[in-house]
Amino acid sequence: MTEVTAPKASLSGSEFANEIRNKLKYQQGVELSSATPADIYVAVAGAVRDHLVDSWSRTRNDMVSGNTKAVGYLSAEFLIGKQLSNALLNVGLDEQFAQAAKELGFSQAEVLAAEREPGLGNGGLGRLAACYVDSLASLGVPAFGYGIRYRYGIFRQEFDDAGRQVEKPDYWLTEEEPWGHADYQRSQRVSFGGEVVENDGVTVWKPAWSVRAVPVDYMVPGYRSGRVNTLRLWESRSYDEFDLGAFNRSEYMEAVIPQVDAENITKILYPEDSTPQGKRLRLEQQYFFVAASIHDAIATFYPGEDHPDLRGFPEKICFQLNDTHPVIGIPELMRVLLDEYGYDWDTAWDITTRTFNYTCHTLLPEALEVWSGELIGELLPRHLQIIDRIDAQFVEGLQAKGIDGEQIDRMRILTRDGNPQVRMAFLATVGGSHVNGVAELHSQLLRDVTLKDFSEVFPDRFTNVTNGVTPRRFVRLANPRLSALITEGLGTDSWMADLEQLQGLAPLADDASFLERFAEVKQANKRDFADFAAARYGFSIDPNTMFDSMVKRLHEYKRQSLKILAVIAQYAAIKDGSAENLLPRTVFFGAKAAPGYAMAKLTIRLINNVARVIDQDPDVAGRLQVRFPENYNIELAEHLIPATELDEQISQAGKEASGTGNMKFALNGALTVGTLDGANVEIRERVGAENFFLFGLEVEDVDRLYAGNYNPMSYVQADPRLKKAIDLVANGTFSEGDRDVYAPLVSDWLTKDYFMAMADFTAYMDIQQEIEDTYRDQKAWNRSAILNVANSGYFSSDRSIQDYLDRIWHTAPLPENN
Ligand code: 26Q
Repeated sequence: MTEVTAPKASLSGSEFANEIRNKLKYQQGVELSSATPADIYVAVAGAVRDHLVDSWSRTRNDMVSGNTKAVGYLSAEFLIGKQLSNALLNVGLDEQFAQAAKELGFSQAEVLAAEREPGLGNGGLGRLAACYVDSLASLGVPAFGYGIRYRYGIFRQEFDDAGRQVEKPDYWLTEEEPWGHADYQRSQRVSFGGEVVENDGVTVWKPAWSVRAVPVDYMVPGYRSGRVNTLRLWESRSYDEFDLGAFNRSEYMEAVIPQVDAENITKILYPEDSTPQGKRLRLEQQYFFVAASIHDAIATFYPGEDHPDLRGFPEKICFQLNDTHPVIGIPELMRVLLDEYGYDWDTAWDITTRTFNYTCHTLLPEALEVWSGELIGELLPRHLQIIDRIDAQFVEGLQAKGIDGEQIDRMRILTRDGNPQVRMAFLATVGGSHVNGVAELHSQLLRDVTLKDFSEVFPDRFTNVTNGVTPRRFVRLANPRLSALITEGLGTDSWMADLEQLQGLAPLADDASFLERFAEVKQANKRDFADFAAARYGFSIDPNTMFDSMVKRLHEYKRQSLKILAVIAQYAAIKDGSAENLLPRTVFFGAKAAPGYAMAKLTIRLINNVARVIDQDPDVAGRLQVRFPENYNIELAEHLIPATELDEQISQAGKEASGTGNMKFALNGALTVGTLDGANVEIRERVGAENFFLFGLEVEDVDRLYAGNYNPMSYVQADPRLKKAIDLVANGTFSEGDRDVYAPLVSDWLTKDYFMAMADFTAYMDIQQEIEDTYRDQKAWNRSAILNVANSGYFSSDRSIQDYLDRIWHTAPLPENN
């Protein structure tokens, strides 16, 4: 772990207030007397930026002139969340800000609230990228995050009167956005379409159109590391000014169309978080940001050189492919090396494979990206040629190794039937040095199932890096009360840069006064959340009930339907008087569904209507409540996680690659109820089986049931609670008597139930008893919760990054950090 060498900024709160006043006056032309919180927010952001620029340029210079290999984290998504409080904390101006805000006559909260959250990601994968750039900077590793600055981020979710999800555009740039800095000097040209011609044996791609990629740079301040890295998000612009000829003929619309088309590339984030649709614009996005990033890296590391020797490129920078979305970078680097620099195939291939590494984030076969050869050929004809040759050489190599024909067919990167397809995960596996999964179990399943053929041939290529989360945002900033208690318990705040220190809290789990303080922290967080949710959503929430949360994208494999069926069963038990002893609970859901995912959207509707029916029923008052705030995002996570006592991680075993919410909850002292899936396995190992509520089928059980004739009906018949719950959904209880509304859900449960929620229902209900018994013994519960905090230090993204450094990137922090 690096030392925290940079001192906290040495100015006073009043001095910082003066800097803010100056920004307000000279940059914004606003008088303090008439300033709104939004004005102050922009001024504070500007003042903080000024404190970062020196470290920023020093980091860039050291990165380029030093001998430490840099990391380029290529990701179509960076779900960074609000920036201001994180920047203040990391640069060490948080206390000064508190005082300055007061001096200027504003509350910290109202200033922070003025920031819009950039929703430049869908969920876990995008948030992971954001945690990783935070940790890279905090560890002082020279790195770029490379991605896309979407004009519209993930849609804003609203619920209509019937409880259905309605998607609203997230036009997040309507107010001033003080963080992004467009650097026109570093623009890149990215080309598409056209044809490939041979000129005297030289291959030349003659593209049909080009767009300009303009980088918008975001500073990524390390936590007290004195280092500031760059998150470079590309925006597409047109090169074509108005076509004057057309304009003179008054064909104004035709003149602007090419311009509009070019700018469409980065307009919108695709809201699917699996099941890629093979859309042309999506491929354009992928190629656009990856091509711009590769060219940018060459320009950055060989400044002023016209035709540098790129054989040393892999020692300058390595690219991490965040899932398959940037994998088109492999043929792009090959193209650059072959066609623009004139290297022979073997040299180019050697450079390329030493440059790239690939992280896989899924196990679902339908989530593995496949592009039609036809589309790639239209958009990127030269790349298709290169992919064809990569595949051919690869097959030759397999034949030379004596791999049998059937296995070779299964492994082809470019399928050779009538409708050729490019399998991006295979291309990534072959075109890089390492492939990693995101939790132990996931990496094992990748080796044994999803990429089995490849792991047999290239066993050394496969490794694991278990995901992590940044403790700065998700503990320190989200949960200041717990953070203060941890600091007091450990006698230092250095745990924020070295999270394994949390181990030191373990003995305090048996200390009566610490237990009591911990309980007070949780209770205060619950009250805060109840107030926040009352103000924002008009919810009434009783902070004396158990807070039970399930927040994540809505997906059948994650099994929100298992949870809601259990809630319905408890509701039914209250109604028929068989739940005398039920522990009062508030069940929180947060989830967006992909706009085209009908089952997921119907599940949202059901949850909302279960919430409504329960609320309207006086028989249940005070005993069971469901609360489903709209538009789950980073900000809501930061509020809800610290207040949660029970965290639901109930995916079908073998389907959730890792999960990262599970880590955030454990670090904030929630207990998990979960299956043996993803990182749950490792969390349970670390916090202790007795501090984790395990239930359900395991991977082998699931496989066995699939192999047999899985029949969900037999489980429904066997558990009257389940039968009753499904009956209530089917008979219109949650749809004002209309039996058709949820028919697709009901029919799926009874006949298909691919993710086996029915098979796990009884075990899930039974574990509730254990949960309630433990909860009634608040001391035992809190003891377990403290042990969750104490033993979850491993799940810091700093540790994940250290693992990437050791196992994959083979690089290190910059020599000195100040
Ligand atoms: C692909 C092509 C076209 C359109 C969309 C996509 C697309 C976009 C986002 C596909 C997948 C995603 C996101 C996937 C994701 O978030 N996966 C999650 O990654 C986390 C970080 O590793 C894991 O913790 C989760 O288990 C995994 O589900």
